[in-house]
Amino acid sequence: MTNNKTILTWLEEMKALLNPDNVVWIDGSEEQLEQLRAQSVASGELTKLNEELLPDCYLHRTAINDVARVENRTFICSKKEENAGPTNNWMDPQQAYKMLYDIARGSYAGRTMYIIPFSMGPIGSPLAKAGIEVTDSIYVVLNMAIMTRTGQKVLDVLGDSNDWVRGLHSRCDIDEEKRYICQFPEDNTIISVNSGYGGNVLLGKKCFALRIASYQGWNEGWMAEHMLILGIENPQGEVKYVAAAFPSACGKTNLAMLIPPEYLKEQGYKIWTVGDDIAWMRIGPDGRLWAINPENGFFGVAPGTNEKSNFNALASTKQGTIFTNVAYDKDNGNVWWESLDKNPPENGIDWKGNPWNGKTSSEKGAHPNSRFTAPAKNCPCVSSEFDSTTGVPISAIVFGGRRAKIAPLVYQSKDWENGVFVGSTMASETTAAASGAVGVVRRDPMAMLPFCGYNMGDYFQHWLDMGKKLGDKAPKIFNVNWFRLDDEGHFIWPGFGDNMRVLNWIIARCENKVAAQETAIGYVPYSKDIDLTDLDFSIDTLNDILKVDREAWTKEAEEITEHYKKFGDKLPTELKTQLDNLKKGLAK
Ligand code: GTP
Ligand code: SPV
Ligand code: MN
Repeated sequence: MTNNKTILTWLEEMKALLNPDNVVWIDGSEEQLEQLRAQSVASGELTKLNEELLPDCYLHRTAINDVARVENRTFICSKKEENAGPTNNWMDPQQAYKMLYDIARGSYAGRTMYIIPFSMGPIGSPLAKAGIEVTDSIYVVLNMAIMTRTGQKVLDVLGDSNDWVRGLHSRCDIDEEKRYICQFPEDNTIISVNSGYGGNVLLGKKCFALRIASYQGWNEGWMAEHMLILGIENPQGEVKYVAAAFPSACGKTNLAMLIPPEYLKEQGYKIWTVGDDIAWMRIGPDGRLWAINPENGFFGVAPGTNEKSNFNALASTKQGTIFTNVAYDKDNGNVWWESLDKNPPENGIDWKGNPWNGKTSSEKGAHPNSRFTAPAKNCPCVSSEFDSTTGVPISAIVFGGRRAKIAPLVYQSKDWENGVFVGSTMASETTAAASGAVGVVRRDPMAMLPFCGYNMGDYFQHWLDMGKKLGDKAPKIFNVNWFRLDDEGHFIWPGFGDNMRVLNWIIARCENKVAAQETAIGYVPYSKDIDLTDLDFSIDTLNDILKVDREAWTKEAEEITEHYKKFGDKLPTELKTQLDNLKKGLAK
Protein backbone atom coordinates (compact mmCIF):
# COMPACT_ATOMS: atom_id res chain seq x y z
CA MET A 1 0.00 0.00 0.00
CA THR A 2 2.89 2.39 0.70
CA ASN A 3 6.68 2.71 0.56
CA ASN A 4 6.69 5.43 3.22
CA LYS A 5 9.59 4.35 5.46
CA THR A 6 8.31 6.14 8.55
CA ILE A 7 5.03 4.23 8.28
CA LEU A 8 6.60 0.87 7.51
CA THR A 9 9.08 1.15 10.37
CA TRP A 10 6.36 2.04 12.86
CA LEU A 11 4.14 -0.81 11.67
CA GLU A 12 6.99 -3.29 12.12
CA GLU A 13 7.34 -2.07 15.70
CA MET A 14 3.62 -2.42 16.26
CA LYS A 15 3.57 -5.95 14.84
CA ALA A 16 6.46 -7.00 17.02
CA LEU A 17 4.75 -5.52 20.07
CA LEU A 18 1.20 -6.71 19.50
CA ASN A 19 1.86 -10.11 17.92
CA PRO A 20 -1.20 -10.36 15.66
CA ASP A 21 -2.13 -13.57 13.81
CA ASN A 22 -3.01 -11.61 10.68
CA VAL A 23 -2.45 -8.15 9.28
CA VAL A 24 -5.04 -6.43 7.07
CA TRP A 25 -4.67 -3.04 5.40
CA ILE A 26 -7.92 -1.10 5.04
CA ASP A 27 -7.92 0.07 1.42
CA GLY A 28 -11.18 2.01 1.56
CA SER A 29 -13.02 -0.27 -0.86
CA GLU A 30 -16.68 -1.10 -0.35
CA GLU A 31 -15.96 -4.82 -1.01
CA GLN A 32 -13.54 -5.02 1.88
CA LEU A 33 -15.87 -3.16 4.26
CA GLU A 34 -18.76 -5.39 3.24
CA GLN A 35 -16.72 -8.46 4.01
CA LEU A 36 -15.81 -7.06 7.44
CA ARG A 37 -19.47 -6.31 8.17
CA ALA A 38 -20.40 -9.88 7.35
CA GLN A 39 -17.58 -11.16 9.52
CA SER A 40 -18.63 -9.09 12.53
CA VAL A 41 -22.26 -10.15 12.15
CA ALA A 42 -21.11 -13.76 12.16
CA SER A 43 -19.08 -13.18 15.33
CA GLY A 44 -21.94 -11.31 17.05
CA GLU A 45 -20.01 -8.04 17.31
CA LEU A 46 -22.65 -6.37 15.12
CA THR A 47 -26.35 -7.08 14.60
CA LYS A 48 -27.69 -6.45 11.12
CA LEU A 49 -30.83 -4.30 11.29
CA ASN A 50 -33.96 -4.59 9.16
CA GLU A 51 -32.75 -4.06 5.58
CA GLU A 52 -36.00 -2.44 4.47
CA LEU A 53 -36.33 0.00 7.37
CA LEU A 54 -32.62 0.68 7.81
CA PRO A 55 -30.56 -0.46 4.81
CA ASP A 56 -26.89 -1.24 5.55
CA CYS A 57 -27.37 -0.37 9.23
CA TYR A 58 -25.98 -2.23 12.25
CA LEU A 59 -26.27 -2.30 16.02
CA HIS A 60 -23.37 -2.71 18.42
CA ARG A 61 -23.31 -2.96 22.21
CA THR A 62 -20.16 -2.05 24.12
CA ALA A 63 -19.30 -3.56 27.49
CA ILE A 64 -21.49 -2.00 30.18
CA ASN A 65 -18.45 -0.53 31.91
CA ASP A 66 -17.35 1.13 28.68
CA VAL A 67 -19.99 3.58 27.46
CA ALA A 68 -18.42 7.05 27.51
CA ARG A 69 -15.15 8.93 27.46
CA VAL A 70 -13.10 8.48 30.61
CA GLU A 71 -11.56 11.83 31.47
CA ASN A 72 -9.84 10.59 34.62
CA ARG A 73 -7.96 8.00 32.54
CA THR A 74 -7.04 10.38 29.71
CA PHE A 75 -3.48 11.72 29.77
CA ILE A 76 -1.38 14.28 27.98
CA CYS A 77 2.14 12.87 27.90
CA SER A 78 4.33 15.87 27.14
CA LYS A 79 7.95 15.86 28.27
CA LYS A 80 7.32 18.63 30.78
CA GLU A 81 4.35 18.43 33.13
CA GLU A 82 3.87 22.17 32.80
CA ASN A 83 3.09 21.70 29.10
CA ALA A 84 0.07 19.55 29.91
CA GLY A 85 -1.02 22.27 32.30
CA PRO A 86 -3.32 22.39 35.31
CA THR A 87 -6.43 21.02 33.58
CA ASN A 88 -4.97 17.80 32.12
CA ASN A 89 -3.79 14.56 33.66
CA TRP A 90 -0.13 14.21 32.88
CA MET A 91 2.22 11.26 32.63
CA ASP A 92 5.91 11.24 31.76
CA PRO A 93 6.18 9.97 28.17
CA GLN A 94 8.90 7.39 28.87
CA GLN A 95 6.95 5.99 31.77
CA ALA A 96 3.70 6.07 29.78
CA TYR A 97 5.18 4.23 26.77
CA LYS A 98 6.57 1.56 29.04
CA MET A 99 3.33 1.08 30.95
CA LEU A 100 1.18 1.08 27.79
CA TYR A 101 3.48 -1.26 25.87
CA ASP A 102 3.43 -3.62 28.84
CA ILE A 103 -0.37 -3.60 28.77
CA ALA A 104 -0.60 -3.98 24.99
CA ARG A 105 2.23 -6.48 24.50
CA GLY A 106 0.97 -9.62 22.78
CA SER A 107 -2.64 -8.41 23.02
CA TYR A 108 -3.37 -9.09 19.32
CA ALA A 109 -2.47 -12.77 19.65
CA GLY A 110 -5.24 -14.76 18.00
CA ARG A 111 -6.58 -11.52 16.52
CA THR A 112 -6.15 -9.51 13.34
CA MET A 113 -4.32 -6.22 13.20
CA TYR A 114 -6.24 -3.79 11.00
CA ILE A 115 -4.25 -0.88 9.60
CA ILE A 116 -6.43 2.13 8.83
CA PRO A 117 -4.90 5.01 6.84
CA PHE A 118 -7.21 7.99 7.33
CA SER A 119 -7.41 11.67 6.52
CA MET A 120 -8.86 14.29 8.80
CA GLY A 121 -10.26 16.80 6.32
CA PRO A 122 -10.89 16.43 2.58
CA ILE A 123 -8.00 14.46 1.07
CA GLY A 124 -5.57 16.87 -0.54
CA SER A 125 -6.85 19.93 1.31
CA PRO A 126 -3.98 22.07 2.64
CA LEU A 127 -5.88 22.01 5.94
CA ALA A 128 -6.14 18.20 6.13
CA LYS A 129 -3.84 15.86 8.07
CA ALA A 130 -3.23 12.13 7.84
CA GLY A 131 -3.16 9.41 10.44
CA ILE A 132 -2.70 5.65 10.70
CA GLU A 133 -4.67 3.77 13.31
CA VAL A 134 -3.95 0.14 14.10
CA THR A 135 -6.75 -1.67 15.88
CA ASP A 136 -7.95 -5.16 16.70
CA SER A 137 -11.62 -4.12 16.42
CA ILE A 138 -13.73 -4.39 13.27
CA TYR A 139 -16.21 -2.05 14.97
CA VAL A 140 -13.47 0.59 15.04
CA VAL A 141 -12.60 -0.03 11.37
CA LEU A 142 -16.23 0.33 10.27
CA ASN A 143 -16.77 3.46 12.37
CA MET A 144 -13.54 5.05 11.13
CA ALA A 145 -14.67 4.31 7.57
CA ILE A 146 -17.75 6.47 8.25
CA MET A 147 -16.15 9.17 10.39
CA THR A 148 -13.04 9.80 8.28
CA ARG A 149 -11.83 9.55 4.69
CA THR A 150 -10.11 6.20 4.69
CA GLY A 151 -7.91 4.07 2.45
CA GLN A 152 -5.28 4.03 -0.28
CA LYS A 153 -5.84 7.62 -1.44
CA VAL A 154 -4.64 8.90 1.93
CA LEU A 155 -1.31 7.11 1.51
CA ASP A 156 -0.96 8.32 -2.07
CA VAL A 157 -1.32 11.93 -1.02
CA LEU A 158 0.94 11.50 2.02
CA GLY A 159 3.82 10.07 -0.06
CA ASP A 160 7.09 9.92 1.91
CA SER A 161 6.09 12.55 4.43
CA ASN A 162 6.50 11.97 8.16
CA ASP A 163 3.65 14.39 8.94
CA TRP A 164 1.10 11.82 10.10
CA VAL A 165 -0.31 10.77 13.45
CA ARG A 166 0.35 7.32 14.90
CA GLY A 167 -2.64 5.75 16.61
CA LEU A 168 -2.49 2.45 18.48
CA HIS A 169 -5.73 0.98 19.75
CA SER A 170 -6.01 -2.34 21.52
CA ARG A 171 -9.15 -3.64 23.17
CA CYS A 172 -7.05 -5.87 25.44
CA ASP A 173 -9.56 -7.12 28.05
CA ILE A 174 -11.74 -3.99 28.32
CA ASP A 175 -10.39 -3.79 31.84
CA GLU A 176 -11.45 -0.49 33.45
CA GLU A 177 -8.49 -0.55 35.80
CA LYS A 178 -6.07 -0.70 32.88
CA ARG A 179 -7.95 1.67 30.56
CA TYR A 180 -5.77 4.52 29.32
CA ILE A 181 -6.24 7.10 26.61
CA CYS A 182 -2.82 8.72 26.16
CA GLN A 183 -1.80 11.50 23.82
CA PHE A 184 1.86 12.27 23.10
CA PRO A 185 1.57 15.64 21.36
CA GLU A 186 5.33 16.02 20.86
CA ASP A 187 5.47 12.64 19.06
CA ASN A 188 2.21 12.84 17.07
CA THR A 189 1.22 9.64 18.86
CA ILE A 190 -1.92 8.28 20.52
CA ILE A 191 -2.24 5.04 22.49
CA SER A 192 -5.63 3.79 23.67
CA VAL A 193 -6.02 0.52 25.56
CA ASN A 194 -8.82 -1.45 27.22
CA SER A 195 -11.78 0.40 25.70
CA GLY A 196 -14.12 -0.14 22.78
CA TYR A 197 -16.20 3.07 23.14
CA GLY A 198 -16.28 5.75 20.41
CA GLY A 199 -14.49 8.77 21.82
CA ASN A 200 -11.83 6.53 23.36
CA VAL A 201 -11.09 4.44 20.27
CA LEU A 202 -12.01 6.33 17.09
CA LEU A 203 -8.63 7.95 17.35
CA GLY A 204 -9.20 10.44 14.53
CA LYS A 205 -11.85 12.20 16.57
CA LYS A 206 -11.14 13.68 20.00
CA CYS A 207 -7.63 12.21 20.41
CA PHE A 208 -6.25 13.47 17.09
CA ALA A 209 -8.58 16.16 15.74
CA LEU A 210 -8.67 17.96 19.11
CA ARG A 211 -5.93 16.89 21.55
CA ILE A 212 -3.07 16.39 19.08
CA ALA A 213 -4.36 18.95 16.57
CA SER A 214 -4.82 21.70 19.17
CA TYR A 215 -1.11 21.33 19.94
CA GLN A 216 -0.21 21.31 16.23
CA GLY A 217 -2.38 24.39 15.73
CA TRP A 218 -0.59 26.21 18.55
CA ASN A 219 2.78 25.47 16.91
CA GLU A 220 1.65 26.11 13.36
CA GLY A 221 -0.63 29.12 13.88
CA TRP A 222 -4.10 27.64 13.44
CA MET A 223 -6.92 26.42 15.69
CA ALA A 224 -8.52 23.02 16.38
CA GLU A 225 -11.79 23.54 18.22
CA HIS A 226 -14.75 21.56 19.61
CA MET A 227 -17.12 23.41 17.30
CA LEU A 228 -19.93 22.75 14.87
CA ILE A 229 -19.93 24.73 11.62
CA LEU A 230 -23.15 25.82 9.93
CA GLY A 231 -24.16 28.06 7.06
CA ILE A 232 -27.19 30.37 7.28
CA GLU A 233 -28.65 31.22 3.90
CA ASN A 234 -30.85 34.31 3.76
CA PRO A 235 -33.69 34.90 1.28
CA GLN A 236 -31.22 36.67 -1.07
CA GLY A 237 -29.22 33.44 -1.26
CA GLU A 238 -26.22 34.78 0.70
CA VAL A 239 -24.65 32.29 3.10
CA LYS A 240 -22.92 33.33 6.34
CA TYR A 241 -21.00 30.74 8.39
CA VAL A 242 -21.04 30.34 12.15
CA ALA A 243 -18.83 28.09 14.33
CA ALA A 244 -20.13 27.18 17.77
CA ALA A 245 -18.47 25.51 20.76
CA PHE A 246 -20.72 23.79 23.30
CA PRO A 247 -19.56 21.04 25.68
CA SER A 248 -20.39 17.41 24.93
CA ALA A 249 -24.12 16.66 24.71
CA CYS A 250 -25.01 20.37 24.85
CA GLY A 251 -26.55 20.76 21.41
CA LYS A 252 -23.91 21.01 18.66
CA THR A 253 -25.40 18.32 16.40
CA ASN A 254 -28.86 19.78 16.93
CA LEU A 255 -27.85 23.34 16.11
CA ALA A 256 -25.75 22.28 13.13
CA MET A 257 -28.78 20.66 11.48
CA LEU A 258 -31.62 22.84 12.67
CA ILE A 259 -34.75 23.41 10.63
CA PRO A 260 -35.89 27.04 10.72
CA PRO A 261 -39.39 27.87 11.97
CA GLU A 262 -42.04 27.70 9.23
CA TYR A 263 -42.34 31.48 8.70
CA LEU A 264 -38.59 31.79 8.13
CA LYS A 265 -38.55 28.82 5.78
CA GLU A 266 -41.30 30.48 3.78
CA GLN A 267 -39.16 33.63 3.55
CA GLY A 268 -36.35 31.49 2.12
CA TYR A 269 -34.03 30.97 5.11
CA LYS A 270 -32.01 27.76 5.08
CA ILE A 271 -29.42 26.08 7.30
CA TRP A 272 -26.51 24.12 5.81
CA THR A 273 -24.40 21.73 7.88
CA VAL A 274 -20.63 21.76 7.45
CA GLY A 275 -19.77 19.99 10.71
CA ASP A 276 -21.34 18.98 14.01
CA ASP A 277 -18.41 18.51 16.41
CA ILE A 278 -14.98 19.71 15.32
CA ALA A 279 -13.61 22.68 13.38
CA TRP A 280 -10.07 23.30 12.14
CA MET A 281 -9.61 26.98 11.41
CA ARG A 282 -6.88 28.93 9.65
CA ILE A 283 -6.39 32.48 8.49
CA GLY A 284 -6.97 32.51 4.75
CA PRO A 285 -5.20 34.57 2.06
CA ASP A 286 -7.95 37.22 2.47
CA GLY A 287 -7.16 37.59 6.19
CA ARG A 288 -10.42 36.04 7.35
CA LEU A 289 -10.78 32.91 9.48
CA TRP A 290 -11.59 29.83 7.35
CA ALA A 291 -12.85 26.53 8.75
CA ILE A 292 -13.04 22.91 7.66
CA ASN A 293 -14.73 20.01 9.38
CA PRO A 294 -12.02 17.35 9.63
CA GLU A 295 -14.64 14.58 9.95
CA ASN A 296 -16.71 12.75 7.34
CA GLY A 297 -19.62 11.58 9.49
CA PHE A 298 -21.60 12.29 12.64
CA PHE A 299 -21.08 10.43 15.92
CA GLY A 300 -24.26 11.81 17.44
CA VAL A 301 -26.16 11.37 20.71
CA ALA A 302 -29.21 9.17 19.99
CA PRO A 303 -31.57 9.85 22.94
CA GLY A 304 -33.60 12.98 22.36
CA THR A 305 -33.16 12.75 18.58
CA ASN A 306 -36.56 12.55 16.87
CA GLU A 307 -38.54 13.83 13.86
CA LYS A 308 -39.35 17.02 15.70
CA SER A 309 -36.16 17.83 17.61
CA ASN A 310 -33.72 16.97 14.82
CA PHE A 311 -35.32 15.72 11.63
CA ASN A 312 -32.06 16.00 9.67
CA ALA A 313 -30.01 13.99 12.16
CA LEU A 314 -32.64 11.28 12.20
CA ALA A 315 -32.73 11.25 8.40
CA SER A 316 -28.93 10.91 8.38
CA THR A 317 -29.23 7.64 10.31
CA LYS A 318 -31.53 5.89 7.82
CA GLN A 319 -28.76 4.25 5.80
CA GLY A 320 -25.22 2.98 6.31
CA THR A 321 -25.32 3.81 10.01
CA ILE A 322 -23.90 2.02 13.05
CA PHE A 323 -25.91 2.40 16.27
CA THR A 324 -24.14 1.89 19.58
CA ASN A 325 -25.88 1.07 22.89
CA VAL A 326 -29.44 1.84 21.76
CA ALA A 327 -32.40 -0.50 22.33
CA TYR A 328 -33.32 -3.20 19.79
CA ASP A 329 -36.78 -4.29 18.68
CA LYS A 330 -36.72 -8.05 18.15
CA ASP A 331 -40.05 -8.06 16.33
CA ASN A 332 -38.93 -5.91 13.42
CA GLY A 333 -35.13 -5.60 13.68
CA ASN A 334 -35.39 -1.88 14.34
CA VAL A 335 -33.70 0.38 16.88
CA TRP A 336 -35.22 2.58 19.57
CA TRP A 337 -34.09 5.16 22.12
CA GLU A 338 -35.69 7.41 24.69
CA SER A 339 -37.93 10.07 23.13
CA LEU A 340 -37.53 8.70 19.58
CA ASP A 341 -41.31 8.21 19.58
CA LYS A 342 -44.04 7.10 21.93
CA ASN A 343 -43.89 3.53 20.72
CA PRO A 344 -41.03 1.65 22.42
CA PRO A 345 -40.66 -2.04 21.60
CA GLU A 346 -42.45 -4.54 23.83
CA ASN A 347 -40.27 -7.38 22.71
CA GLY A 348 -37.00 -5.50 23.01
CA ILE A 349 -33.41 -5.81 24.13
CA ASP A 350 -31.94 -2.97 26.14
CA TRP A 351 -28.49 -1.46 25.70
CA LYS A 352 -27.07 -3.94 28.18
CA GLY A 353 -28.27 -6.87 26.08
CA ASN A 354 -31.11 -7.89 28.44
CA PRO A 355 -34.72 -8.58 27.42
CA TRP A 356 -36.64 -5.32 27.80
CA ASN A 357 -40.26 -4.30 27.50
CA GLY A 358 -40.34 -0.59 26.73
CA LYS A 359 -44.05 -0.34 27.49
CA THR A 360 -43.77 -1.58 31.07
CA SER A 361 -40.14 -1.25 32.13
CA SER A 362 -38.97 1.66 34.25
CA GLU A 363 -35.40 1.07 33.06
CA LYS A 364 -33.99 2.97 30.11
CA GLY A 365 -33.78 1.08 26.82
CA ALA A 366 -30.86 3.08 25.42
CA HIS A 367 -27.86 4.36 27.33
CA PRO A 368 -28.05 8.19 27.76
CA ASN A 369 -24.78 8.39 25.80
CA SER A 370 -25.85 5.90 23.11
CA ARG A 371 -24.77 7.08 19.68
CA PHE A 372 -25.27 6.79 15.94
CA THR A 373 -22.37 6.86 13.48
CA ALA A 374 -23.87 8.25 10.28
CA PRO A 375 -22.25 9.28 6.97
CA ALA A 376 -22.39 13.08 6.54
CA LYS A 377 -23.50 12.67 2.94
CA ASN A 378 -26.82 11.25 4.24
CA CYS A 379 -27.73 14.57 5.84
CA PRO A 380 -30.50 16.33 3.89
CA CYS A 381 -28.99 19.74 4.74
CA VAL A 382 -25.31 18.90 4.21
CA SER A 383 -23.49 21.96 2.89
CA SER A 384 -22.33 22.14 -0.73
CA GLU A 385 -18.99 23.19 0.84
CA PHE A 386 -18.68 20.01 2.89
CA ASP A 387 -15.79 18.68 0.78
CA SER A 388 -14.33 22.09 0.00
CA THR A 389 -10.55 22.04 0.34
CA THR A 390 -10.45 25.70 1.39
CA GLY A 391 -13.29 25.49 3.92
CA VAL A 392 -15.74 28.27 4.70
CA PRO A 393 -15.21 31.81 6.05
CA ILE A 394 -16.46 32.26 9.63
CA SER A 395 -18.50 35.37 10.49
CA ALA A 396 -19.36 34.53 14.09
CA ILE A 397 -18.05 32.28 16.85
CA VAL A 398 -20.60 31.20 19.44
CA PHE A 399 -19.88 29.78 22.87
CA GLY A 400 -22.54 28.15 25.00
CA GLY A 401 -23.31 25.72 27.75
CA ARG A 402 -25.99 24.22 29.89
CA ARG A 403 -26.80 26.76 32.58
CA ALA A 404 -30.05 26.48 34.51
CA LYS A 405 -29.65 30.07 35.74
CA ILE A 406 -27.56 33.21 35.21
CA ALA A 407 -26.36 33.02 31.58
CA PRO A 408 -28.74 34.95 29.30
CA LEU A 409 -30.23 33.42 26.16
CA VAL A 410 -27.66 35.30 24.08
CA TYR A 411 -25.16 38.13 24.34
CA GLN A 412 -22.30 39.45 22.25
CA SER A 413 -18.83 40.06 23.60
CA LYS A 414 -17.47 43.58 23.36
CA ASP A 415 -14.56 42.60 21.13
CA TRP A 416 -12.28 39.61 20.41
CA GLU A 417 -10.34 39.93 23.67
CA ASN A 418 -13.55 40.11 25.66
CA GLY A 419 -14.81 37.15 23.61
CA VAL A 420 -11.77 35.11 24.64
CA PHE A 421 -12.62 36.03 28.23
CA VAL A 422 -16.20 34.81 27.70
CA GLY A 423 -14.96 31.53 26.19
CA SER A 424 -12.31 30.99 28.86
CA THR A 425 -14.90 31.36 31.64
CA MET A 426 -17.58 29.18 30.06
CA ALA A 427 -19.37 26.88 32.47
CA SER A 428 -21.79 24.03 31.90
CA GLU A 429 -23.55 21.28 33.77
CA THR A 430 -21.88 17.90 33.11
CA THR A 431 -23.63 15.33 30.88
CA ALA A 432 -23.54 11.58 30.19
CA ALA A 433 -20.95 12.00 27.41
CA ALA A 434 -18.20 11.39 29.95
CA SER A 435 -18.26 9.00 32.88
CA GLY A 436 -18.85 10.63 36.28
CA ALA A 437 -21.58 12.68 37.95
CA VAL A 438 -24.14 14.36 35.68
CA GLY A 439 -25.52 17.87 36.24
CA VAL A 440 -22.60 19.38 38.16
CA VAL A 441 -21.58 22.88 37.05
CA ARG A 442 -17.98 23.00 35.93
CA ARG A 443 -15.86 25.52 34.06
CA ASP A 444 -15.23 24.21 30.56
CA PRO A 445 -13.26 26.85 28.65
CA MET A 446 -14.23 26.94 24.97
CA ALA A 447 -15.79 23.45 25.56
CA MET A 448 -12.18 22.22 25.33
CA LEU A 449 -11.50 21.23 28.95
CA PRO A 450 -11.30 17.48 28.12
CA PHE A 451 -9.72 18.07 24.70
CA CYS A 452 -6.92 20.65 24.92
CA GLY A 453 -3.59 18.91 24.25
CA TYR A 454 -1.42 21.49 26.02
CA ASN A 455 -1.42 24.05 28.82
CA MET A 456 -4.73 25.89 28.78
CA GLY A 457 -3.02 29.12 29.78
CA ASP A 458 -1.00 28.90 26.55
CA TYR A 459 -4.21 28.00 24.73
CA PHE A 460 -5.86 31.24 25.93
CA GLN A 461 -2.79 33.15 24.77
CA HIS A 462 -3.02 31.44 21.38
CA TRP A 463 -6.62 32.62 21.06
CA LEU A 464 -5.52 36.18 21.91
CA ASP A 465 -2.69 35.97 19.36
CA MET A 466 -5.04 34.72 16.64
CA GLY A 467 -7.26 37.74 17.37
CA LYS A 468 -4.34 40.10 16.92
CA LYS A 469 -3.52 38.53 13.55
CA LEU A 470 -7.15 38.66 12.41
CA GLY A 471 -7.58 42.30 13.47
CA ASP A 472 -10.79 43.81 12.14
CA LYS A 473 -11.45 40.66 10.07
CA ALA A 474 -11.94 38.61 13.24
CA PRO A 475 -15.30 36.88 13.63
CA LYS A 476 -17.61 38.43 16.26
CA ILE A 477 -17.91 36.35 19.42
CA PHE A 478 -21.20 35.50 21.15
CA ASN A 479 -22.48 33.37 24.03
CA VAL A 480 -25.79 31.46 24.10
CA ASN A 481 -27.69 29.41 26.65
CA TRP A 482 -30.67 27.33 25.50
CA PHE A 483 -30.97 25.60 28.86
CA ARG A 484 -32.46 28.09 31.36
CA LEU A 485 -34.88 26.31 33.71
CA ASP A 486 -37.98 27.64 35.43
CA ASP A 487 -38.77 26.93 39.10
CA GLU A 488 -40.38 23.62 38.15
CA GLY A 489 -37.28 22.51 36.27
CA HIS A 490 -38.69 22.95 32.74
CA PHE A 491 -36.70 24.48 29.91
CA ILE A 492 -37.92 28.06 29.42
CA TRP A 493 -36.69 28.63 25.86
CA PRO A 494 -38.21 26.24 23.25
CA GLY A 495 -34.77 25.67 21.69
CA PHE A 496 -34.03 23.43 18.69
CA GLY A 497 -35.43 25.00 15.46
CA ASP A 498 -36.39 28.13 17.36
CA ASN A 499 -32.71 28.77 18.04
CA MET A 500 -32.75 30.13 14.47
CA ARG A 501 -34.34 33.28 15.94
CA VAL A 502 -31.19 33.79 17.97
CA LEU A 503 -28.90 32.97 15.02
CA ASN A 504 -30.67 35.66 13.00
CA TRP A 505 -29.93 38.22 15.73
CA ILE A 506 -26.30 37.09 15.75
CA ILE A 507 -26.01 37.55 11.97
CA ALA A 508 -27.78 40.91 12.17
CA ARG A 509 -25.18 42.00 14.75
CA CYS A 510 -22.35 40.85 12.48
CA GLU A 511 -23.84 42.95 9.69
CA ASN A 512 -24.36 45.97 11.97
CA LYS A 513 -28.08 45.85 11.28
CA VAL A 514 -29.41 45.84 14.82
CA ALA A 515 -28.69 47.81 18.02
CA ALA A 516 -28.13 46.20 21.42
CA GLN A 517 -27.92 47.20 25.07
CA GLU A 518 -24.44 47.44 26.54
CA THR A 519 -24.18 45.66 29.90
CA ALA A 520 -21.30 44.66 32.17
CA ILE A 521 -21.03 41.26 30.42
CA GLY A 522 -21.47 42.44 26.84
CA TYR A 523 -24.19 43.42 24.35
CA VAL A 524 -27.59 41.95 25.13
CA PRO A 525 -30.47 42.07 22.63
CA TYR A 526 -33.42 44.40 23.04
CA SER A 527 -36.23 41.89 23.41
CA LYS A 528 -38.08 43.41 20.45
CA ASP A 529 -35.17 42.32 18.22
CA ILE A 530 -35.57 38.59 18.89
CA ASP A 531 -38.33 37.68 16.44
CA LEU A 532 -41.10 35.74 18.22
CA THR A 533 -43.41 35.39 15.18
CA ASP A 534 -45.71 32.35 15.46
CA LEU A 535 -44.23 31.43 18.82
CA ASP A 536 -46.27 31.08 22.00
CA PHE A 537 -43.68 32.87 24.09
CA SER A 538 -44.24 36.13 25.97
CA ILE A 539 -42.00 39.15 25.72
CA ASP A 540 -41.89 39.21 29.54
CA THR A 541 -40.43 35.72 29.66
CA LEU A 542 -37.97 36.72 26.96
CA ASN A 543 -36.97 39.74 29.04
CA ASP A 544 -36.45 37.39 32.00
CA ILE A 545 -34.00 35.18 30.12
CA LEU A 546 -32.18 38.15 28.63
CA LYS A 547 -31.70 39.89 31.97
CA VAL A 548 -28.23 40.31 33.41
CA ASP A 549 -28.73 39.72 37.14
CA ARG A 550 -26.12 41.90 38.82
CA GLU A 551 -26.08 39.96 42.07
CA ALA A 552 -25.77 36.56 40.40
CA TRP A 553 -23.05 37.84 38.07
CA THR A 554 -21.12 39.32 40.98
CA LYS A 555 -21.03 35.84 42.48
CA GLU A 556 -20.11 34.46 39.07
CA ALA A 557 -17.18 36.91 38.89
CA GLU A 558 -15.94 35.55 42.23
CA GLU A 559 -16.12 32.00 40.88
CA ILE A 560 -14.24 33.08 37.76
CA THR A 561 -11.55 34.56 40.03
CA GLU A 562 -11.16 31.12 41.63
CA HIS A 563 -11.22 29.37 38.23
CA TYR A 564 -8.48 31.66 36.93
CA LYS A 565 -6.20 30.98 39.92
CA LYS A 566 -5.53 27.48 38.51
CA PHE A 567 -3.59 28.93 35.59
CA GLY A 568 -1.09 30.87 37.73
CA ASP A 569 1.54 32.72 35.68
CA LYS A 570 0.18 31.21 32.47
CA LEU A 571 -2.99 33.29 32.66
CA PRO A 572 -2.60 36.07 30.06
CA THR A 573 -2.69 39.57 31.60
CA GLU A 574 -5.34 40.55 29.07
CA LEU A 575 -7.72 38.11 30.73
CA LYS A 576 -6.92 39.43 34.22
CA THR A 577 -7.80 42.88 32.93
CA GLN A 578 -11.01 41.53 31.45
CA LEU A 579 -12.02 40.09 34.80
CA ASP A 580 -11.24 43.39 36.55
CA ASN A 581 -13.33 45.21 33.97
CA LEU A 582 -16.24 42.86 34.54
CA LYS A 583 -16.07 43.46 38.29
CA LYS A 584 -15.89 47.22 37.76
CA GLY A 585 -18.82 47.10 35.36
CA LEU A 586 -20.92 45.13 37.81
CA ALA A 587 -20.09 47.50 40.68
CA LYS A 588 -21.22 50.54 38.69
P1 GTP B 1 -21.49 15.65 21.51
O1 GTP B 1 -21.69 14.78 20.32
O2 GTP B 1 -21.36 14.88 22.79
O3 GTP B 1 -20.37 16.61 21.35
O4 GTP B 1 -22.89 16.44 21.76
P2 GTP B 1 -23.59 17.67 21.01
O5 GTP B 1 -23.05 18.96 21.54
O6 GTP B 1 -23.57 17.48 19.55
O7 GTP B 1 -25.10 17.58 21.57
P3 GTP B 1 -26.46 17.15 20.83
O8 GTP B 1 -26.84 18.09 19.73
O9 GTP B 1 -26.37 15.72 20.49
O10 GTP B 1 -27.52 17.35 22.00
C1 GTP B 1 -27.42 16.69 23.23
C2 GTP B 1 -28.70 16.80 24.00
O11 GTP B 1 -29.12 18.16 24.14
C3 GTP B 1 -29.87 16.06 23.34
O12 GTP B 1 -30.58 15.36 24.33
C4 GTP B 1 -30.72 17.17 22.77
O13 GTP B 1 -32.07 16.80 22.71
C5 GTP B 1 -30.47 18.32 23.74
N1 GTP B 1 -30.64 19.63 23.07
C6 GTP B 1 -30.03 20.03 21.93
N2 GTP B 1 -30.43 21.28 21.58
C7 GTP B 1 -31.29 21.68 22.54
C8 GTP B 1 -32.05 22.88 22.75
O14 GTP B 1 -32.00 23.84 21.97
N3 GTP B 1 -32.83 22.93 23.86
C9 GTP B 1 -32.90 21.89 24.75
N4 GTP B 1 -33.70 22.02 25.80
N5 GTP B 1 -32.22 20.73 24.57
C10 GTP B 1 -31.42 20.63 23.50
C1 SPV C 1 -18.19 14.21 22.89
O1 SPV C 1 -18.21 13.60 23.97
O2 SPV C 1 -17.97 15.44 22.81
C2 SPV C 1 -18.47 13.48 21.64
C3 SPV C 1 -18.56 12.03 21.70
O3 SPV C 1 -18.58 14.08 20.59
S1 SPV C 1 -17.02 11.27 21.79
O4 SPV C 1 -16.61 10.90 20.45
O5 SPV C 1 -17.21 10.09 22.62
O6 SPV C 1 -16.06 12.16 22.37
MN1 MN D 1 -18.30 16.32 20.93
